[in-house]
Amino acid sequence: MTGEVDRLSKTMSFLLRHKPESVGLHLDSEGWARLDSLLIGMQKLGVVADDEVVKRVVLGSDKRRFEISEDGVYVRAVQGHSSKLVTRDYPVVQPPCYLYHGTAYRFVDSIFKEGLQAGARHYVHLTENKGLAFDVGQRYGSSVVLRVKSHEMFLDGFVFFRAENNVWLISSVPPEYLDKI
Ligand code: HQG
Repeated sequence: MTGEVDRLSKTMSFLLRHKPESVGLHLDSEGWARLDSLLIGMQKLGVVADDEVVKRVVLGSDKRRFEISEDGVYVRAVQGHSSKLVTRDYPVVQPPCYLYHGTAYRFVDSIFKEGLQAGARHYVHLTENKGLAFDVGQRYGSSVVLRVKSHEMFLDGFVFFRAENNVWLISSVPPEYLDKI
């Protein structure tokens, strides 16, 4: 991402996932905000953009983080929320045999003690793509990829969701379902 697009994307993530109230932006329970209200909210943070620029960020997002409604009026982040305003109703999906979670080496002892916890976000994020998991872990330091025995968890009654951008979501993963790879 170029510097400017990256900055816009981060501001959109901040408002659409985490702190809409910081600029008085309304999100509904499925995470939708009016696009015109988002632009006003971004402006309050000193980030000036128009519809076309936001649409370019949405379409250009490598991880497909955002979505615009068919009528072009609304925009949302599809996952990654910490805002209490959002309680998305994701479809429940049967997971593949294994899913992956990238984390930092320094978190591993704690994770094998307590399991994977959602922290500030609503869910633990998992992926089918080991490379992507590695990159996610690198954001916090030296990266470690954990393998989650997702099929076994599913058989044991755990509920998995999958967001529109194929990020897998689960409330937590107990340590007995984790391996370090
Ligand atoms: C760690 C990106 C200690 C966990 C990515 C992670 C993702 C524990 C951190 C999305 C723990 C939370 C989310 C425990 C979990 N003890 N540490 N018991 N349980 N952790 O950012 O998964 O670019 O909330 O391993 O692609 O890193 O933003 O979660 O390191 O899908 O669109 O606590 O963010 O997407 O960090 O990243 P985060 P995450 P975007």
